[in-house]
Amino acid sequence: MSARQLLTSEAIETLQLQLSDWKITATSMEKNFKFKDFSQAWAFMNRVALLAEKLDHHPNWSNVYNQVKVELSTHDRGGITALDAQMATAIEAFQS
Ligand code: H2B
Repeated sequence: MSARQLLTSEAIETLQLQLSDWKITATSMEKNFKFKDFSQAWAFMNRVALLAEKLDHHPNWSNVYNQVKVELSTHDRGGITALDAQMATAIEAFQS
């Protein structure tokens, strides 16, 4: 299965069990990350940005001081694909 193929609703349910902190719908998955200060938030964003370039897959996101809201979807498919799941899993490991 291609990484850019939309996940089935069953696969999305499984993903939700694995990534319980993420709010997952058929069209996107999002999570708010909170850090000690702006410097920590910015370090996190740097890591996500490098990953996004490596995978050619880019988040919709916003930052307010120590908080970063990350929203993932595959724009050209209009929903969640394995690439979004891969990215969310990798992003989870960038938190600490
Ligand atoms: N990121 C995301 N999240 N979805 C996309 O469909 C997408 C992307 N497409 N990054 C990529 C870039 C595409 O525009 C380039 C041309 O590969």
